[in-house]
Parts: sequence; C-alpha cells; structure tokens
Amino acid sequence: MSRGEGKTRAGRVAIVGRPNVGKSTLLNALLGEPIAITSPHPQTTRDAVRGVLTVGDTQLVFVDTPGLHEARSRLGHRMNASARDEAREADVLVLVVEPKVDPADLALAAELPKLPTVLVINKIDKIKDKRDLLPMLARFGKAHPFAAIVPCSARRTRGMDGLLEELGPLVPEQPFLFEPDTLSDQPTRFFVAEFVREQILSHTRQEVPHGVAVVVERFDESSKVPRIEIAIHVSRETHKGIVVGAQGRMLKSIGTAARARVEQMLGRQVHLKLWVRATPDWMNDPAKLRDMGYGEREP
Ligand SMILES: Nc1nc2c(ncn2[C@@H]2O[C@H](COP(=O)(O)OP(=O)(O)O)[C@@H](O)[C@H]2O)c(=O)[nH]1
Ligand SMILES: [Mg+2]
Repeated sequence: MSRGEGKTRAGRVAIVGRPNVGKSTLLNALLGEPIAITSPHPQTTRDAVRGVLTVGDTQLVFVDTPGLHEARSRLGHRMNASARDEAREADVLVLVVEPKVDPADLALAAELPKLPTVLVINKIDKIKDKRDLLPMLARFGKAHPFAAIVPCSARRTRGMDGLLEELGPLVPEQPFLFEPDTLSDQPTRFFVAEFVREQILSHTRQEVPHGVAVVVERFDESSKVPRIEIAIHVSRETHKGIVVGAQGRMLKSIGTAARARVEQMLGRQVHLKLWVRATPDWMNDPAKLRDMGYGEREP
C-alpha cells in the first residue's frame, strides 16, 4: 500500500448535518479511535476536526464539522461558517440525519454545495422494526439525488464498512494527501484542549457547557514529563464556582479524567494544570473569540 505502487485514491470527506445527529460519533467510529469529542449537548463540536483513514490504496480525510443550526451568538455564526467552508472544500459530503424524514434535513441537502453526497441515516439502533427504514429510504431517495443512502449506528459501529465502500470510489484518483499512518493533522495542543472541554461537558449541566472555552496557555516539552497549563474560560462568575466545585473537587475530577485521555493519546505521562477564569460573554466578543482560537470569520 505504499504510494506510487498502482493507482491511489484520496480525498476530503466533510461530515455535515444538524447538531446532535451523531457526526462526531460517526467520525470516531470510522477511524476506530475517539479523536472527536462528543456529548449529548448540541453544539459540542466548534472547530472542524480532521481524521485520516488509509485503507489499502484509498485515503479518506474526514472532516467533522460543527452542526448547522440557527446561530444566536457570534460563536454560533462562526461555527456555521466553518461548517460551510469545510463543505465547499471537500470532494465528497456525508450528510448525517436522524432516522426520520425531516423537511429541515431535505432543505439542508438542497442548500449544500453540488458535490457527490452520501446520506447517512444514523441511530438506526433506535428503530425497533427495521422494515420501517424502507419507506424512509424511498422518501429520501426521491427528495434528493444522493450518491448513496446508508443506514448506520455510529454508536454501535454498525454500517461503517458499507459506508466506506460507498465513499472510496467517490474520491479522486490522486496520490495520498498524508502519510498512511497519520490519524489527524491537528496539533496535540488542540486535542488536549478538546479533551478538557469534553470532561467539562460531561461533568456539568445546563448553560455551563455552552459558555466554556479551553485555552492551552503553556505546553512545555523540555522536561521528561511535559507540563501543560490550561485556562478554562467561563462566561459567568457563578459558573466558576460550578466548574471548580466544593473544595475544588469538580476541577480535580475534570483534570484527572482529561489527563488520562491525553496520556492515552500521547502514550506518555503529562502534568496537567487547570485554572478557571470568568470572561463574561466571551462568545460575543470578536477579540476574545480570536484569542480563544475561534477563527476570523464574520457572520
Ligand atoms: N442511539 C444512538 N445515539 C447516537 C448514535 N450516534 C450518536 N449518538 C448520540 O447522539 C449524541 C450526539 O452525538 P455527537 O456525535 O456529539 O453529535 P454531533 O453534534 O452531530 O457531532 C450523543 O449523545 C451520542 O452518543 C447512534 O448511532 N445511536
Ligand atoms: Mg459534533
């Protein structure tokens, strides 16, 4: 499978869809490694996350995008812009939907760039009688010229091989874009911040998760055990207390769980230091958004 032997195919596959349909779970299921953070909260994914899968002579560069939604904050607008940009730059699209025919999904399909698009009907584990899928397949098939329609359960990693078989022939014949053993082109510090944010999402509730931004302030690899210092920004003073918890217990368990994930990914021990700062309404402040790494795009 080395490059140069025979013909290779390679291309970018953008995973798009509304929030919470399971796009990030699908990326992780396809790669067999949980690189994208997922949660039951909508709008968990803020940046496009790229994962590379090389099988035989085909390389698929998956791009998990933030969900397309009605944005209410500046951050929300940038998330939508980021998803649309990634879709435009892709070779193939995967549109993920819940297992029901929703007019909003069909409207979204009609708006997407004119690229070969595979429809993934995800969460089919929720459907008791699989015969209910047949009319759904027919309705979607009539509504839009999808290259293929694939029922899946990303959470149970069902249907992944069938999906890969549909996607392979849709990417162009060209050399690989990355070394075959690449898993992602994103830097380690990106994943460290994401893994901390994932633990905050799973430890806190209600409005806290949407107001959290995680910034790696220091990543010092000069000693044997790398030292990573992280600022957690919350949008309200009261949220600070929630994230820190009584006697700092909440922050401690967030840190312990995130460190385990980071160490698993890096295959080595790290020191992780977390602190919490209240930065009121950062998600609507262009300068603060830039500082926190949420791009330059205007709504
Ligand atoms: N039942 C079921 N739930 C799923 C499936 N895939 C994802 N989910 C859940 O849907 C929620 C949102 O998933 P996520 O991947 O973060 O969605 P995203 O916003 O589209 O990236 C999470 O709670 C997932 O565990 C699936 O195949 N079946
Ligand atoms: Mg996501």
